[in-house]
Amino acid sequence: MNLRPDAIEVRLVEMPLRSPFETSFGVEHHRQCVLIRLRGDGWEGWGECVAGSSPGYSYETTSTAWHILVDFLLPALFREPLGGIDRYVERVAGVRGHPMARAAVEMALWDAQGRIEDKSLRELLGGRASRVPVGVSVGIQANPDTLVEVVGRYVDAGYRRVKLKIKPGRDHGDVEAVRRAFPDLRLQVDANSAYRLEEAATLQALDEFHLLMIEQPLDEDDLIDHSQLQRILKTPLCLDESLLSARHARQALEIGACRILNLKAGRLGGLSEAIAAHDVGLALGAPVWCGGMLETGIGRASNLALASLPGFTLPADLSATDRYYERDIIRQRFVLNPDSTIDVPTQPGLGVDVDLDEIERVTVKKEAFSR
Ligand code: OSB
Ligand code: MG
Repeated sequence: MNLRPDAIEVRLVEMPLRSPFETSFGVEHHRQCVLIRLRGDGWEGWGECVAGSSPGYSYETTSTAWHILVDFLLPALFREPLGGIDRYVERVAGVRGHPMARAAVEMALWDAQGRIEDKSLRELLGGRASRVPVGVSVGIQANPDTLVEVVGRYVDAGYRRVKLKIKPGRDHGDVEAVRRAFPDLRLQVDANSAYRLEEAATLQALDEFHLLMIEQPLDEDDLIDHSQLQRILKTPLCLDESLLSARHARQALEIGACRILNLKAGRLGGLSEAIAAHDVGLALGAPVWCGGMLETGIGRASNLALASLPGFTLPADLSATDRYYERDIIRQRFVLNPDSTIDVPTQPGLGVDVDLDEIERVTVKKEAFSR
C-alpha cells in the first residue's frame, strides 16, 4: 500500500466547550486542537492532535505540535513511499518526545488505510466490541453542592460511571458529598499530578468511599513514589500522565506503581503504542481503559475503535457529543445508549462524516503543502 500523500492540510481549530472544564492544572472554556488532513490518489485521512492550548497536562501545546508536524513529521511523509503504518512508526522513532504530534499523523494514516481497504478502524486494530462502556469526567465545580447537582444531571442522562477531578483542598469534601448523594455510583477521581507523597494521608482518607481508582495523584516522572503510595492505599492507583510508552506501563505494573492503566493514544505516541500498552495490561492481568482529551468527533471515533479491544474492561472517559460541544465538526453525533455505552463506528477508517464547512468556520489558522 502506498500511503504517501500528495497534499497535506494542517489547521488550528478552536471550539467552545458547552461548560468550562476545570482540573487541578487550570480551566478550559474552549478546546483548541490541531487537525491534519492527508490526501493521496483517491484517498484521504484525518487526524486530530490532542495537545491543548497550554502546557498544563503535558509540555505539548498546539504550538509545539504545529512546529513538530510542519517542520519534521509531515515533510517526511512526502519524501518516499510509505509501505505501511509500521514503517511510519519506525521512521518517526527518531523524533524525541512530542507523542501527541506523532499520534495525530498515525491517526490520519489509519483513517486513510481503512478508507482504502474499506475496513473500519475497529477492524484494522483488532477490536471486537460493537459498543463500549463509557463514563463522564466531571471538572471541579464552584462548591460541593453544585458538584452534586452536575453529577446528578449526568446520572439522569444515563452515565453509570463518573470521574471527579480533585486537587488539594477540593478532595475529601467533594467526594463525600457525591458519595452520599449516589451511594451505588461507580465513582473514581483524577488528581492530574496535584499531590506529593507527603500528602498521602489525604489520599488514604479517600479509601472509605469505595472508589474504582485514584488516577495520577503524583508527578508524571515519579513511578517510585506512586509505588510507595500504592502500598499504603486500599484504592487502586491508575496512571495517566506517567504512561508515555508500553514499557512504562509494564514497569509501572511490575513495581506496583499502579494496578490500572489509563491509555490515551495521543500521550503514548500513537495507536500502535496504545495497542502495545493494552497488550501489556492483558499479559499482566491489569485492567485498562481508554482516557479522553475532550476530543472532537474525529478523535472520539479513534478512541471508540481503540476501546473496542478486549483488554478495555473498565468504562472509558468518552462521553456523548453533547457533553462537550454544541456543534461538532463531524455530521453524526455520538449518543449515549441506555446501558451507558456508545456505539463504535462501523464505516471505513474512522467512520466519521467530516463537516468541512463547520471545520472552516472554527479554523483559526491553516497551512497547506503539496508534494
Ligand atoms: O486527565 O484525563 C485527564 C481532559 C483533558 C486533559 C486531561 C484529562 C481530561 C479528561 C477528559 O479527564 C476526559 C474526556 O475527554 O471526557
Ligand atoms: Mg487523567
